Amino acid sequence: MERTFLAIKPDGVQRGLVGEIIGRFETKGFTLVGLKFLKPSRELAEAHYDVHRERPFFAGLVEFITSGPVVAMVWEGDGVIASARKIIGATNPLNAEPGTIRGDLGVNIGRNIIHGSDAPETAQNEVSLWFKEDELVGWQPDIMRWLH
Ligand code: 3AN
Repeated sequence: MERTFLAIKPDGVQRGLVGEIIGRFETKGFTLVGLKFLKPSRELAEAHYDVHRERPFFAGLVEFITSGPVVAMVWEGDGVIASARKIIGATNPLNAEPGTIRGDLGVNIGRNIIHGSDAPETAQNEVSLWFKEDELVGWQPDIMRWLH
């Protein structure tokens, strides 16, 4: 089953959007298989954003993501990588469609609330960068069990 890495960034945490954001992936029908709350080290942030190392905004990006706690998550489901990117919306919140997380909740491109892996290879790399294998819990929801 496909997995992706999502992280609610320090702005999303500090604005009290954690429940709202997790709810969007839950109600869509994806399954949470990993979750941790941490203030990322500079080393972790630089590894995570390694592809942007030469970009002018790299230093600011690392500064921002290490500035406070983030909610790091792994979600599972059919097509979850591309679907999560759609739910998140365009990188610049001003271009993100209403109905997406960034379109509904974000304003600033450097403060765009949430990260989501953009392809299968980056998803795999990011999941293993942020989580150890034994921190991921594979499970199948069994909704009827709790209703009858
Ligand atoms: P996305 O997060 O939509 O995958 P990327 O991978 O192009 O976007 O960029 C990674 C992060 O770098 C973005 N989430 C955003 O926080 C930051 N970023 C991208 N472009 C800019 C920019 N022009 N100015 C400031 N920060 C940027």
